[in-house]
Amino acid sequence: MAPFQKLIFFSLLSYCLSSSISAIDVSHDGRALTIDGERRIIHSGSIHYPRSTPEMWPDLIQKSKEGGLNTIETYVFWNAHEPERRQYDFSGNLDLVRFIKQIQDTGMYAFLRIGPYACAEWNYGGYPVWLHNIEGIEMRTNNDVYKKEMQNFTTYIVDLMKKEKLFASQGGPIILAQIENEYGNVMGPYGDAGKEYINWCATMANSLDIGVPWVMCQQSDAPLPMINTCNGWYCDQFTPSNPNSPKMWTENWTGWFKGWGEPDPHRTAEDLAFAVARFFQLGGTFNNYYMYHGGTNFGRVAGGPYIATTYDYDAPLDEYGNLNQPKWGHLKELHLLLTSMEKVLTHGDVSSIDYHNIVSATIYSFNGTSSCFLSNANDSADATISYQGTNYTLPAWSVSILPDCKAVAYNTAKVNTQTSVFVKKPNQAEDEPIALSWTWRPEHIKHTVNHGLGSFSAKQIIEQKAATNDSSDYLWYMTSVHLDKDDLVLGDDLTLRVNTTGHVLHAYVNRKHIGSEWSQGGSYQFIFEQKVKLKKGKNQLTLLSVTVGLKNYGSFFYNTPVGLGGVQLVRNHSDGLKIIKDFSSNKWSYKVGLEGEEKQLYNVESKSKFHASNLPSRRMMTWYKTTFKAPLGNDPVVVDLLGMGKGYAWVNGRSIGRFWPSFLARENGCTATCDYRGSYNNNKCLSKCGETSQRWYHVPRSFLNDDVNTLVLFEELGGNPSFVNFQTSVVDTVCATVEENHTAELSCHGNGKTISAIEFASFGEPAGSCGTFTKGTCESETAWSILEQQCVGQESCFIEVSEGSLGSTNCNSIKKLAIQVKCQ
Ligand SMILES: *[C@@H]1O[C@H](CO)[C@@H](O)[C@H](O)[C@H]1NC(C)=O
Ligand SMILES: *[C@@H]1O[C@H](CO)[C@@H](O)[C@H](O)[C@H]1NC(C)=O
Ligand SMILES: *[C@@H]1O[C@H](CO)[C@@H](O)[C@H](O)[C@H]1NC(C)=O
Ligand SMILES: *[C@@H]1O[C@H](CO)[C@@H](O)[C@H](O)[C@H]1NC(C)=O
Ligand SMILES: *[C@@H]1O[C@H](CO)[C@@H](O)[C@H](O)[C@H]1NC(C)=O
Ligand SMILES: *[C@@H]1O[C@H](CO)[C@@H](O)[C@H](O)[C@H]1NC(C)=O
Ligand SMILES: *[C@@H]1O[C@H](CO)[C@@H](O)[C@H](O)[C@H]1NC(C)=O
Ligand SMILES: *[C@@H]1O[C@H](CO)[C@@H](O)[C@H](O)[C@H]1NC(C)=O
Ligand SMILES: CC(=O)N[C@H]1CO[C@H](CO)[C@@H](O)[C@@H]1O
Repeated sequence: MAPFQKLIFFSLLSYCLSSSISAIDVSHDGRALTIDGERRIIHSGSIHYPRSTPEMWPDLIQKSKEGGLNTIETYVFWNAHEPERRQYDFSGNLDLVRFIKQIQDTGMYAFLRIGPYACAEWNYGGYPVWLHNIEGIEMRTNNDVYKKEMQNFTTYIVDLMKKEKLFASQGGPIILAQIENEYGNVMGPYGDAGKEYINWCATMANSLDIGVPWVMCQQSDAPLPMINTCNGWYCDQFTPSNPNSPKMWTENWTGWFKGWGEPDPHRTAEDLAFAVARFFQLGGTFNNYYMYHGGTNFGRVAGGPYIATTYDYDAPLDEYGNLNQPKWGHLKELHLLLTSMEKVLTHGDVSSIDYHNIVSATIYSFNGTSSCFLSNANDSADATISYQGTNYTLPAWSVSILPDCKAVAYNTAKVNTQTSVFVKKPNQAEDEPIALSWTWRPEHIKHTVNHGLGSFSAKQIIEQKAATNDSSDYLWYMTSVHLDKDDLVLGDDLTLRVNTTGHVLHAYVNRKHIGSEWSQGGSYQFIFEQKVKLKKGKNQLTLLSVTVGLKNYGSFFYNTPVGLGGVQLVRNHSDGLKIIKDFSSNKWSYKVGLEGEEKQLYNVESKSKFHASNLPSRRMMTWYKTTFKAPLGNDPVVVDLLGMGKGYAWVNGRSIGRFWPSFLARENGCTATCDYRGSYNNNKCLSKCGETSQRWYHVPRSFLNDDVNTLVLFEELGGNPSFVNFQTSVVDTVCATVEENHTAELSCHGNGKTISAIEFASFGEPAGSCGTFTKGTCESETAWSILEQQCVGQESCFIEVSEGSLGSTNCNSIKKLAIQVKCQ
């Protein structure tokens, strides 16, 4: 057979096999999920399909599998799929069926968290805003209008999955589903209605008859047969409410999300591995990483408010899909090891030894073999313990795993995986000039700012969601104020005060911009106060209120108002501020959205004219447009928007999200060093205080054409586009510190990059970390040249770390190799 025919033969064969696949039985007992009767250890990772592109999915899922996962988890995003009531969208990166089939094709299981409330730092927690605006609704509680809508959407998704035979009970990959989400965390204020609601959720979900178990996370009173699961930084102390429910960790936070104005969060590989190893030591059998790939908040999907466009999450796969090393590799070793212990962990008798000072051993024994976990949860003191005649040193805040209870195969604090340092490189497209050449046009604000003309009016201040149905971030509030001579006696002392629930306010009086403000530091509500000069007769007041992601978490979060509250004219008396006029019951005129949004100026086909000359800088409410060539190669592409203020960016008509590089991260809370020891929380190990909170914005390769591409920016605050440029994210330096008798693996992450030079190498007692390595007092004299021969010119290389392969050292202690290489 010619190779080509062989290929056809095999694909026909696999087609026949997959179409004749029979039902998989998924159940559970108190120990683990069972798949076709076998207890299984599940290593799962969250990837939210709309936060990447269908073109990225195969690679992301493949890298998850190579990282030792067997399951991919995702939420389903109601507001993305049903943007208008009973009008559905499953196109492009919303193609849920394609995503699940990709998981199946990669040979993995899927965990579908239908919710349909998602949280997830997603706009409005995934609820459609039209839902909130339905007559008589009370959301997320025992309310018939709400329950009918929730059931309708949940059924729609279940039916869609069933039609495509995607549940394991039909031979598909979905082994688990979730109804509701973290309701237990917020349930108190809902009282009895909350309890009735959660019971109804359970009954409703059960009635959908999907043939695989349902879970409810953070729901200690989950009605049977729902499985109650845990979310958090650590879940080792968690016990399910029912003895027949396995210990499952549905959200193990691998890092943290980023907010506008917030520094970069970082959770170390050592601490994350410690949390996972502890969870399995204490009987856990199902772990899901939230997130395994975080990705990007394209369009207006970021929640919050004030959640940034990047949703990197410091996850094992970075925003662009690169391996985040050492996190990915350190966890991979742990997954493979735990999977190799599946039988004993899910069947073994468990015993433990307490060594005091939160040092303990857990022994699993089954069928004549034993596996051990030795853990030291003390956050500062290392420990040496004796187990069955052997002494083991346990670094503080670490777990050692001994699959045979003799030799340590893994310690969570000893990272043998390489550290990879990625940098941004300038666009290397052919003939691409350094500076982009721009055209521009103003957002037409004459109607609103000069004349106060809107599309509807009311004698009250309307809440923003109610006015817009969230069809845009922008809502213009306009009114006029008539002053007579007496009012003006007050002269210069007049102050305009706007009490707003956010998220950004631009105020104009009599055609002039008088100020802009947004909340800094956590509270969404702020009061804008600015001195104004008014004239006799009619004065025009125009207030543009801008949302930056709707709130996604908390009891009754969906009722949180946005937009203007009160608007007043106040006078600054010596005895305090005195209200002169209150505009709350004025006649207000409203306009939803921007003219440029309506005209779709971001569309490549847009015929609207842009100007080539007098390119403005620092001009508010301005549209900019340029063309560029795609960078060569396969490295992920980003656009550097430093110099811009705030707004939106589109590439070839597709939104790459909000930008706000002028919003600097707060000044304090960062530390120069990061100690992995001790309980992690999202205020630990922060970096980049005082720097721009997001400079680079992901442009997925699939958005780009080979020839000419168009970038359109809408700039709201005023920015300078002359610094804007395209770059690629490439690996620059790779380092590793590996103990003797282990294998060091160095890789330049593919994409044709090779190791071009050894920048540091010492086998002996080196100290320091990537960028700051130093030699110790003893080392092998031949190691550097041996490594040069083995590695330079290679895409990756494997090194046996031993005196046998790297030369003798004359060191007395345990020897290690420290190496730093350049990739090019
Ligand atoms: C959802 O609602 C539509 C009408 O709005 C109805 O036609 C459809 O049958 C409902 N689906 C379910 C599963 O109730
Ligand atoms: C950790 O160890 C130190 C030194 O032995 C001890 O003082 C401290 O109490 C321990 N911490 C905990 C939480 O046990
Ligand atoms: C127990 O171990 C024996 C010998 O290694 C093996 O043949 C047998 O299959 C094992 N039993 C189970 C239940 O794993
Ligand atoms: C283990 O440590 C103890 C206490 O330091 C020591 O007395 C003993 O000799 C050690 N055992 C071995 C096998 O090294
Ligand atoms: C918002 O959506 C609801 C429900 O679809 C509809 O009744 C209402 O008219 C919409 N409001 C606006 C301002 O578009
Ligand atoms: C702003 O509005 C909030 C809520 O409506 C109210 O509690 C607060 O007192 C107002 N503040 C001022 C200064 O008017
Ligand atoms: C009111 O006057 C006081 C004293 O001059 C000043 O500190 C304060 O900032 C003023 N407030 C406003 C809103 O102008
Ligand atoms: C590494 O292996 C060599 C040879 O087997 C052995 O002598 C040495 O003690 C081992 N080192 C460590 C740290 O386990
Ligand atoms: C921040 C947070 O919610 N942490 C939670 C992590 O999980 C533990 C239970 O395992 C909770 O007690 C914490 O509150």
